Amino acid sequence: MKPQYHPTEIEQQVQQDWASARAFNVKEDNSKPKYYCLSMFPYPSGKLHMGHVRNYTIGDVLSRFHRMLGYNVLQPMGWDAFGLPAENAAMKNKVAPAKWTDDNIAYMKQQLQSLGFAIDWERELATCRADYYKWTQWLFLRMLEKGLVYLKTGTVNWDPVDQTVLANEQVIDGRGWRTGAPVEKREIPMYYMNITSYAEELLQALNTLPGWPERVKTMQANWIGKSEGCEIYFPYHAEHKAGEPVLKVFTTRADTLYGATYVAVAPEHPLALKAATTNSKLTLFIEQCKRGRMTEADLATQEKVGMDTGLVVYHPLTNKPLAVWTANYVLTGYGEGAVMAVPAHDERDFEFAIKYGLPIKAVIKPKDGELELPLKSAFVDSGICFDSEDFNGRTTEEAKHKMGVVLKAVQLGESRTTYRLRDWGISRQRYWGCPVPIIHCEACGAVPVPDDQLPVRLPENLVPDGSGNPLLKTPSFLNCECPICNKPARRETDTMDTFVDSSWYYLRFACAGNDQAMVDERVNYWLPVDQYIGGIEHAILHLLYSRFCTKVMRDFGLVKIDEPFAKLLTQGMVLNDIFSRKGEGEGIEYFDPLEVDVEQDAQGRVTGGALKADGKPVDYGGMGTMSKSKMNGVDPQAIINEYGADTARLFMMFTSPPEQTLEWSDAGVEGSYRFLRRVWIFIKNRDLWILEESKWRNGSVEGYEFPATLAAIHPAVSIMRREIHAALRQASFDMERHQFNTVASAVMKMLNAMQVASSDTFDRQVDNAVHKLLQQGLHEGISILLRVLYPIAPHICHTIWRDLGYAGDIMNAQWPSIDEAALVQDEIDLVVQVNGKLRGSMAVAKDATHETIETLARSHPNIEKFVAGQPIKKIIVVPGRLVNVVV
Ligand code: ANZ
Ligand code: ZN
Repeated sequence: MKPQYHPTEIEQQVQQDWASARAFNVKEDNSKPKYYCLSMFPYPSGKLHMGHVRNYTIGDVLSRFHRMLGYNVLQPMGWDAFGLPAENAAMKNKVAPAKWTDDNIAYMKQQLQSLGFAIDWERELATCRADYYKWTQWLFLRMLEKGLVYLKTGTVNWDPVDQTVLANEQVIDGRGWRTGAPVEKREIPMYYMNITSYAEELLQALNTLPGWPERVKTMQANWIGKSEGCEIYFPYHAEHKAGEPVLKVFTTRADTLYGATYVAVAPEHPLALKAATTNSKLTLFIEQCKRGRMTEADLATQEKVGMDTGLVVYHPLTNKPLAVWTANYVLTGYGEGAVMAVPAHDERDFEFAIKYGLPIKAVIKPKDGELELPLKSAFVDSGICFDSEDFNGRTTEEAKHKMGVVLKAVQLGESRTTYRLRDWGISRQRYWGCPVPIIHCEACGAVPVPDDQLPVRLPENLVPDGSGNPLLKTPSFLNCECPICNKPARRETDTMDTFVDSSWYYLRFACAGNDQAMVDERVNYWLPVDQYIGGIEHAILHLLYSRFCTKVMRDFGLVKIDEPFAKLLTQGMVLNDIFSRKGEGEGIEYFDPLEVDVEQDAQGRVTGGALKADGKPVDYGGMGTMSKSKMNGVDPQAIINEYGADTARLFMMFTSPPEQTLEWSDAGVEGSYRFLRRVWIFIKNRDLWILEESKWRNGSVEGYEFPATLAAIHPAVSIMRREIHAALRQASFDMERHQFNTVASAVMKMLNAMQVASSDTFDRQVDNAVHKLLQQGLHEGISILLRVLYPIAPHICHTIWRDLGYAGDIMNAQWPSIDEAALVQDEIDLVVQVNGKLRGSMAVAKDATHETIETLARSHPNIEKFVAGQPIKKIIVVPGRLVNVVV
């Protein structure tokens, strides 16, 4: 072993060894259980950030750990490489997105390698490469054939100056990000994936995923948003006849039908549009609503506005007329895009009715009390019906059910289940994405590209300039032949949502290199992913789309699994201090913590600071997620360069449990580095000794035999072994439950135990037999320490393991097993008394005889002190508890 710990040197060497041995390339192997460990693949944005490092370290620790448990471990990596940032960067730097993306991939790959992740790089994929997206297109076509992809008009953001469609994030305060022009909504044809036909299964199958965090399952369930309700029809005429048109609404509270005081439709609803043809104020209002935001979150917070359409419909049971309003709080894509408004029992309707002076009629009261009228707010709980004719006295649940039956009988409604989940619009009017494999022919319409013409290749040399999709100006891409009539035709220029690319990549890793099929038999060996690890920001869409794709592919007979990810771990964010100052005007200026002289209180808590540049104070904003905008990111590369990958990894794992937020601390990084150095130096000081033992044992780390009476021979060694095996037991347990932070502390305990024992023994003159025992104990202890630390800090452990002559490569070593015999507490503490008064305690062997205990008691320093030379009358021993000296 080298005398000093030089991480960068050893890490490069170890990584080369791994690469030349193809140490992490795996094949299917039926003789072993498999473990597919997958971390969410990154977007190649330029360089790794701390979130990546944390994510991939967790994955790597689990991968290496499972290999030690005897699993055949697959840990692949790839690139989610299509998307808008590449186009923006291209505009800024005038380089093609393909080039920018490739450069980023090369750089980030080298960063991942320098962190020493045990990745099977031979399976690397990038979603922007034709050998991958060919199959994305192929799947699209299969779904199109089955009606799981269909064409429908959808609304997009349109920049009238640039004449281009904008992504939601390119719309800032209702204006185009480049032109500043007010953004318009446009209706254009788009492709949709019919995810709603899987809504029920996507919801129910959440119950089959015990390895997923509850929180994520709840978010998914809410997103799917199943609601069991009732469709109710409101006739347009008082003398309605069956079969005549009606206004349909969807409600989850059919029990409140008698409390409906008006009806409200979405601004895009045909009824509103019809009324607007003869009402210019209404036209204007509808236009305004359309310009507003589209997301549901916006709708929930924005002010509720509406307008009377002047139309009326009739209550299906009382036949009384109800005014039809149009209101911005009614969503066009949900239910029927129309609601029966019950202000007394719905908050939104209440707010709206108060604002516009519409009637409020209560029909539900609490089960055990009365309503206080007039209502000060909506009573939204379930309860008992009143003022509801035949329904009076019924509970909400009974009334809902009965309402469905009654309405069905008069053909004015029926029970229905709806889902909040919408079909997935996948068309993007963007260049840097997977081309939608469609050809437009004047005679034949939208024609699917035949399989033998796949992939539809994306030209890679275009540089977008912001004025629309450059594919529209590229004749070599645009012009083609109709596959049906062979006449000149035009290629579709829309590309797919990048979520499509990432919804099946985990399957492709299993089938790397197959250019004949999307997936093959190997998928049945590796899938499902045993452990998926990623950010909570993907809790909804990415996971839902992936689950959907898996189910579609199962129904196509391509895979045999129902769910892609057996277990899911969502890692917490990495936080750092935020320092800022009020800038000129409205803005806030943020500063890199490295630019600030930080002030701390006595407990080491940050209280404020001063900017190094000008010495003037800055405000401390607490800890927040590392981000460019807050200037508080820490570049992982700087840490790797300074301390090495093992330190970066250890810090990440030691500081907090993976699911919690991690607070960055330079002192913590320092501490991790010092610990690794301590390990190195402690072992270095004994390496010749260990090497000698290794030679004698042929490198084996199995079958140590310590004498049964070890404690009697040498307590220091026995205590050391007990502490090491106790720490190992804790580490094994914590590894299984992903508490890597306590695994790291278990390693620290082991090192301490060995340090205590060996200094103890060295300081005293001990005979050869004891020396031998200690040597063997350390040989065992170090082998355990290295194996437990290895998944977290593999380079240092790999190097020491090899240098000390332990057999084989540590990556193939077995996770250490606990020696139960070492855990047996062979000493017990006895209370020491003089004349019945507590004077201390002493440790004795568990099976010590009365005579031994008496002898030990006589020479115990405290007893000598309190006996103070007086003659001892008798010594009472209560086995296992106390010894009392009577004088
Ligand atoms: C009458 C009513 C009375 C309602 C009452 C609620 C309480 P969930 O549970 O989320 O599915 N609704 C229906 N379609 C809508 C749309 N397109 N836009 C906005 N709101 C819509 O919500 C179902 C309830 O949301 C429905 O039940 C309807 O209001 C409203 F005391 O109908 B309710
Ligand atoms: Zn044609």
